[in-house]
Amino acid sequence: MNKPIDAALLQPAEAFTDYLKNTAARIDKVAEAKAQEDGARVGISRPHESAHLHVAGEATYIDDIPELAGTLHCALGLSPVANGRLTSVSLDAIRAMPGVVDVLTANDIPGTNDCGSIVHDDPILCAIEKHDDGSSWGDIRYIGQPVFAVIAETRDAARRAAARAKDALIIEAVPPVLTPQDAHARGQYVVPPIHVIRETNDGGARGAIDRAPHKLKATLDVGGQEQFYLEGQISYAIPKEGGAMHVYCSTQHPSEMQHLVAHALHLHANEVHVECRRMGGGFGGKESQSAIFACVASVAAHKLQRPVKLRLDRDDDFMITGRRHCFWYEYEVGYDDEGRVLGVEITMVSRAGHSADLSGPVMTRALCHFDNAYWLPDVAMHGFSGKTNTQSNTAFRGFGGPQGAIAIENILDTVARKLERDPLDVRRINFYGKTENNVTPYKQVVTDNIIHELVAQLEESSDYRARRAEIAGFNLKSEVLKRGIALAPLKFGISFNVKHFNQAGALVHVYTDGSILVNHGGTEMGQGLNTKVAQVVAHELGVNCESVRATATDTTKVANTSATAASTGADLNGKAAQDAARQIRERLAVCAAARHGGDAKDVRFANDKVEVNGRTLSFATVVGEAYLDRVQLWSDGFYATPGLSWDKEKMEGRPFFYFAYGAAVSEVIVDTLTGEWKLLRADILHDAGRSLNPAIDIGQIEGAFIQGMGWLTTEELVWHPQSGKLTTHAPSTYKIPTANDCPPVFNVKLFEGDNFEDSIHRSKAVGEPPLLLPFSVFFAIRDAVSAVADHKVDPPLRSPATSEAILAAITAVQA
Ligand code: MTE
Ligand code: LUZ
Ligand code: MOS
Repeated sequence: MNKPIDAALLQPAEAFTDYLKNTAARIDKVAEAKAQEDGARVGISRPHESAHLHVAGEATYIDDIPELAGTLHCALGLSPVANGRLTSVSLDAIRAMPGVVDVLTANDIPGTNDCGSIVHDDPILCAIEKHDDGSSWGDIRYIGQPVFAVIAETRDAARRAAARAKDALIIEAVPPVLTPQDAHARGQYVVPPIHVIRETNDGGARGAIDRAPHKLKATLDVGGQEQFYLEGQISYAIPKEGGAMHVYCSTQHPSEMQHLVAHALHLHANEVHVECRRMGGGFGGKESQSAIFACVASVAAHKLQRPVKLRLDRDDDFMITGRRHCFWYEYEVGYDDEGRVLGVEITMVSRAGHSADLSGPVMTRALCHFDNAYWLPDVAMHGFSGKTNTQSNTAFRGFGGPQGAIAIENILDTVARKLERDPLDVRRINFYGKTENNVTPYKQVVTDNIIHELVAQLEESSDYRARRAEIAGFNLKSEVLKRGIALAPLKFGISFNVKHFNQAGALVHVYTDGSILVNHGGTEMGQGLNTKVAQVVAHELGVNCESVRATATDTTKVANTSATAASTGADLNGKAAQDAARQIRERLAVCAAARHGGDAKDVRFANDKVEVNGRTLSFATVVGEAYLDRVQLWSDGFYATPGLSWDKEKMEGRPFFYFAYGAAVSEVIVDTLTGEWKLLRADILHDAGRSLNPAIDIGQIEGAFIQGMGWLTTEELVWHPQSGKLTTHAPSTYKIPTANDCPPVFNVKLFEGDNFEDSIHRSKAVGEPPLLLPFSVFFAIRDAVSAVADHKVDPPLRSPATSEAILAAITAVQA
């Protein structure tokens, strides 16, 4: 009986190597070569623009920038207490330590002591202030909160000195509030509660649940997730003449960093210059939370008038910054005999941490994704962002969307088990219709629904039905090892759920030799944005991609940019760059027609050639002629997503330009004695519209799938229940997936179909939506666990489904 898992099943490394070799096979190379010959530069699988630099170790990250003479290094002194009052800070001993140049506190900040992105409730350094009752103290909110900054000759000296924080701080401690449930019970939130309610029938959700033939009431826990970008948070601030500041910052949001540094230094925005060539990953973790480091480095550089670098150690990164919100849900659902949801009421409580950060918009997106791909006639949703004595949670790939959607998926999975139906059938019966039953709870009409055909294709290509039958046969004979399978669909709204963020700018320069430089407001974090934008520019000007170079995101080039987030990087900046390139092309056409005859409208640009009035000239020749004719060879471009609206009071409107869709089938095997499991096979069909770059999009899908699988399985965050210290603050205790966790059979395909909306070349955003695909892994594990009791008991599996959680669910099912 106690048979170990087949070693071959647990050793996918070789299979993974084979899979990598075959990656190219999934791209239609013939069709792409033909398109390229015809002049297309989009829809082509090109390598990441920096791939050769990444693999050679030559790509410059902030810490690789040659340091200026006189550069100092910073480390932060952190609170060892989760909740309390800071009454005294004694820094003399730290100042006297070797190599220490200065120790800064909140008093050294010349401007505002705040780095909050939307709500101004985020102090840069904890300040002792006079309170109404005459007492003086600083508000200590979590273990890891920065209280002071050590500036030293070396990074090592700074870190050694900062580590003495415990001896320097006197804090009157009180017990911390750590869980969302605890915060909810106390009614303490970082932003007011958010409600989305839609009543189609009498009595709304409540009435529908009461009248339904079946009812279900339950709770669910879903854990948070650390971004674990490989390049940690870092800023390098360099004082400039006249009090100005230049900051190299690993950030998804250079413009916000510019503004927050300006406020902290009491400068104008035009005196602060923020630059970022690339990040070694952001994943949402550098959307707002790069700010504290940019501000501290700048304050120090400003005071000492020397360059100051602040690069976090990994443990400090865990202790200081927030991550994906964990959610706790309590729901009641009414459904019919076939599993159709008639009414549902849900309360979601997130662990927001000590400040608002982006928790409000994250909760809004969670509520706007609870429907996922399903028509919910009567629904009442209540979102609470619990204020806790933990790091301030923030954006993470999906931005609350995954947390919202997993709740309805869990509900439908449970409904299917109660009715003893295949969960796929219950999911399908609830899908949005194409022409009716197609309005979301926030009243946006789903006009681009392709979930029916997408899921049908995947069901067939993955051989879902036959494999389910085969697995049932296997499980009958196998007592210890149980296999499970699940299909999970997704629908994900694309656009920032804050309307005015949906804008972008770009700058395109054509030099007289015909080479081109593009600069736009988006940031490169490995997702391939610069590659895609360069392709768009090359396509527009009819040149080879090699002629187009993208440069660092820079607040002095394109102003007032939005964060590169909400998966909108290519949608927004691609359109802005296209706008700029098109203007230059039109000017070149007018100039070429004037010189060579014919109509400017008929001038063709493709494959580095320009056809004008029956003649074929090189692109560089036409550019050279235009220069001599004094034609402007550079242009700005701008884009604002059309058609968006949002009524914040009613929580309704059209927050999303369009939806992206996808689905995955996963099969797992679980050892029911140890809780160990393995993903055996995953089949993915994902909608990237008419892909700008299939290779990069497939890479995004694979990465998101594996990253999301980590969230739902091995990545567990544990705060000590008394002290409130995050105990899982390094890779030794926090387990992210590796290449070996990829399934030996991993079929990833792009769904064929254009974006219905006029997006950039009819493509769709791809950064975040595929993070929902690994729901299929979680529900496959659930399926395997429920096989233990012959699918008669719905397994109470929490997320992350660690081996420990799986064993607990098995025990509960057996009881
Ligand atoms: N891919 C890589 N390699 N690194 C990243 O940090 N971030 C993700 C996604 N893919 C990320 C990534 C997140 S959270 C978002 S919002 C999008 O990329 C942002 O880029 P885009 O809008 O250009 O897709
Ligand atoms: N909304 C959203 C946001 O949908 N995604 C984001 O990343 C975001 N960031 C800030 C504010 N709203
Ligand atoms: Mo992504 S979470 O929108 O940075």
